[in-house]
Amino acid sequence: MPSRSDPHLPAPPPGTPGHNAARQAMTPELRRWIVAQAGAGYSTPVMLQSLRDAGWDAPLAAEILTLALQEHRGVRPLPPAQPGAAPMPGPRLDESPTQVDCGDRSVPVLLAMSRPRIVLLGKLLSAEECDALIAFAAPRMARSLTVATQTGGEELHHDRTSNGMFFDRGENPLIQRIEARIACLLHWPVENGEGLQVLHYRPGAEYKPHYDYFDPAEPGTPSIVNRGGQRVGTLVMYLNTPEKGGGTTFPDVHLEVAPQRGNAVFFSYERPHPSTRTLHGGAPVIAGDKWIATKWLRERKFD
Ligand code: PD2
Ligand code: ZN
Repeated sequence: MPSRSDPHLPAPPPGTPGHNAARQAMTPELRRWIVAQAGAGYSTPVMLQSLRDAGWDAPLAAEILTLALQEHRGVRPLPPAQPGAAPMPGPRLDESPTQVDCGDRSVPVLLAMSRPRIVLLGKLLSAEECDALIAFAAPRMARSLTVATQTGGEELHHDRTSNGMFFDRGENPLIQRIEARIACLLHWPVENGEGLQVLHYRPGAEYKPHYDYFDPAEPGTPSIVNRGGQRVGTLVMYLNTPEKGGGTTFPDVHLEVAPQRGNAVFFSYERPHPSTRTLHGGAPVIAGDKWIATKWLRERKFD
């Protein structure tokens, strides 16, 4: 149960709550905390008690919870994309193919969900490619940073206890081959992709539920999206199979993808909003290690 000692729970602002206090007190950090707690199954009374334990005024805490949960859950699912809507990355699945072409191979489609758009693919990477990515990445690993949407820079984040590194786009023939395969699979130009990121989780390490798009309410977001636009899709490729734990979770739809070496999960988000239901996390690794490579796709050229 979350409690006063929950390190992720933001402290209340100083002073007496006034008119419109809930909106004023609602920081992106607080909204994320509430959404993550709700996604983890905590009830509203339990969250209310946690906020009170952390020093929040009870009526203000109740109002904040209502606001955040209404915003998160109350938004209707989006209508299907209209003709003329911005194109989105993703495999072409209109005729429910069992395999999709990626240029140098075709890969099995293991699961497809439309809202949120999630596609699970088998054997996107060979065992040799997975091992080679780990071998290239291992000497360059450092504690993972996340993009700091307050400032537009990068920062250490307690929600992410993995180690990581970024490859430059096209930095060696292996990376070029994988990037070309991804571009063909997702019908999205190589130039719109960020450099491949490799993450390593040891037992106990996790990545708490989050959205991969940049929160438009954060002050650093305009400078981040200035280069390449918003993120619109994520491809997580599993480079090994942990013994236990380490699934990729989608709390809004109660889905957990089991990490299997060479497989990949793709999801896309047509707008930077919780209504896309793309809240997702890396569940704690229970036994063994977990290695992944992530490709984030931007709206435009990411140079
Ligand atoms: O490790 C994962 O499964 C995971 C979970 C959530 C990776 C990411 N997000 C990511 O790389 O964005
Ligand atoms: Zn993510």
